Amino acid sequence: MSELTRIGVAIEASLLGQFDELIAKKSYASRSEAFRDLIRDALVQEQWSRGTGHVVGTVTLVYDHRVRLLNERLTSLQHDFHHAMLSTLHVHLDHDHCLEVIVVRGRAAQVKRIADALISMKGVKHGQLTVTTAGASG
Ligand code: NI
Repeated sequence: MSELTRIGVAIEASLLGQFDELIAKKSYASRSEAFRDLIRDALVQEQWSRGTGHVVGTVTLVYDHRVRLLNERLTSLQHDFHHAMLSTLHVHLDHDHCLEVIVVRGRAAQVKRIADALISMKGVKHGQLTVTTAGASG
């Protein structure tokens, strides 16, 4: 870890009280760690909104594998972007449904495009993209 810099933050007592309740619920050991995570999250979101930063994301899909050609389409799309695909986890949820978690890495705009293409496929019942930082900074 790099050297820490101490800063002072002025904040209303009521707002701080609510923040303390929130971080207790989330099991943070200290306010400092909670503040650092808020800042990191804001930076990831900003990087994400500019579309230029390098991000890692997970695309979670729940789909009905009986939908015609869906498996082929999902696989084909992942091969089209094979440089961005890091790993896939597949779970057979029940007789008809599959859960897939695909780890994607690349520029934010590309990761978003890939996720949108996967999630919007016919037969995908639910899809969610979660983005995080590639970890090079922060
Ligand atoms: Ni399956």
